[in-house]
Amino acid sequence: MKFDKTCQLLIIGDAAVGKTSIISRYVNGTFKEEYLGTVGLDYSTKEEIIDDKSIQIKIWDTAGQERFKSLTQNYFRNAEGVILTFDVTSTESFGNLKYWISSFKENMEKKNIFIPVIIIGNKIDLVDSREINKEDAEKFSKEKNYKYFETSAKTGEGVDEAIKELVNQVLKQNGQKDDQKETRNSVQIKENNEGSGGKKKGCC
Ligand code: G3D
Ligand code: MG
Repeated sequence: MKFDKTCQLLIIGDAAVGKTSIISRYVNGTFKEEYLGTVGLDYSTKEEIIDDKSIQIKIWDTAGQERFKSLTQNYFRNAEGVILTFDVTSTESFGNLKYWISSFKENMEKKNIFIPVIIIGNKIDLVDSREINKEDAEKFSKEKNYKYFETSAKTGEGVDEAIKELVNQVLKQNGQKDDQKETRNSVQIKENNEGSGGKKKGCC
């Protein structure tokens, strides 16, 4: 099947924060059912129709390497958007967001390119065990200039909204890149036309 556009996302964060569950919820609409059989798969895909265009969303998941903090540069290759995840019942996973931010910044192939990022605080259904409140997470995300979302992969709350926002940011970013390319091309064509006119413009 041919898609109008593709969008490659990756998800990172500490082990057990719910990364695989979030993807499973988004892609299959399920929790704790089929994904156990898919451990080791590199990515999952889902099609969305946005503004009458078919978008293939590819989400790369870790196969557990994050336990050893050993994600390779390969994992980050081609990522167009990043989902940074922590568990609202784990202060440690929230504290480690700094590590994950520096890890993708170091590993991105084109280091000075702006990649849309969102932060997800997952497991909000576990109200009584919550350790990180919404305000603190929002404050941290704002400081980093990333949008913050709260989700429960278990109930499904917030999952679609968060991922769709990131997809929109990526599409917007890619649209801007296309616009820049077009502008660059048109500048080039203009320059070439001027050149073929025979007159060389110069300031001195
Ligand atoms: P990971 O991919 O980040 O390592 P997983 O995390 O998706 O494997 O989830 C780790 C554990 O957290 C799993 O429980 C999973 O069911 C649970 N979990 C994930 N998301 C949520 C959530 O939103 N709410 C609740 N209550 N639990 C969640 P097990 O028991 O299999 O270790
Ligand atoms: Mg996992």
